[in-house]
Amino acid sequence: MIDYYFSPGPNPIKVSLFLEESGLPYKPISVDLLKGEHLTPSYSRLNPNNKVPAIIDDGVPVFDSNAILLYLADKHHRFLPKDPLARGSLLSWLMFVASGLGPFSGQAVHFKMYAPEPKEYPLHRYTFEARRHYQVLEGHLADKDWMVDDTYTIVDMAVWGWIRHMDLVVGESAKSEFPNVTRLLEKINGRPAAPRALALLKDHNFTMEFDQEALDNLYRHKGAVQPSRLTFK
Ligand SMILES: N[C@@H](CCC(=O)N[C@@H](CS)C(=O)NCC(=O)O)C(=O)O
Repeated sequence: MIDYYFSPGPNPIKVSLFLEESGLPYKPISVDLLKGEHLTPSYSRLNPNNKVPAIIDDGVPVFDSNAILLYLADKHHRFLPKDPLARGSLLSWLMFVASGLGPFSGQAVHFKMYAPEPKEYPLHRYTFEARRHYQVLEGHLADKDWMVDDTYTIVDMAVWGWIRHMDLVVGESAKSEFPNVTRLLEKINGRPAAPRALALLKDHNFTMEFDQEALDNLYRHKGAVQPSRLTFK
């Protein structure tokens, strides 16, 4: 049995999707970021980086969404390309999400929604980089149904976590600007596991009110401003 620590957000939802796609038995354990539940000593022992998601599998803690995807896919031989030579492409695109698409999108939203003024330069910088990553994805998907080897893999799941929020990251025009990325989003949304992964969030009571204490817990530093609307769900 896998203990699965999760919260709302673009990183945990990738792992929720894998668990629902694979049918592996797991116990969902909610971590309320706005209450600071990721900052407790017991959670630090599981993930010293104090972020969500994390799992404990047969007593082994694994943290970081893309590492969890790769670990579970490797262990259970699921959602990896059949051709071993496609592994290079899989790793390239997984790292593209882990080190580029994810962090730049996250920072773009942070500066847009939560940063105090003045923020013109960092907002421009992160939105520019996030959009550039979308352009790379768009070009890559021009002649493909899936990210790697024309098969649904963990890379598609990792990308899905972020592209669900494309309008928040790159703006309301995102779907018309990036039709190939939108096609991938809709294909994954249409899989039976996708609504099940999303339903997991509804079954747990997460704090959704951003007061100042909640923001301090979420970002671990002072100074973030309260958003006018909820962001990642
Ligand atoms: N690289 C990590 C990032 C995880 C991450 O930033 N998770 C967010 C939720 S989506 C979080 O834990 N935020 C709270 C914090 O950063 O303190 C991963 O892919 O798992």
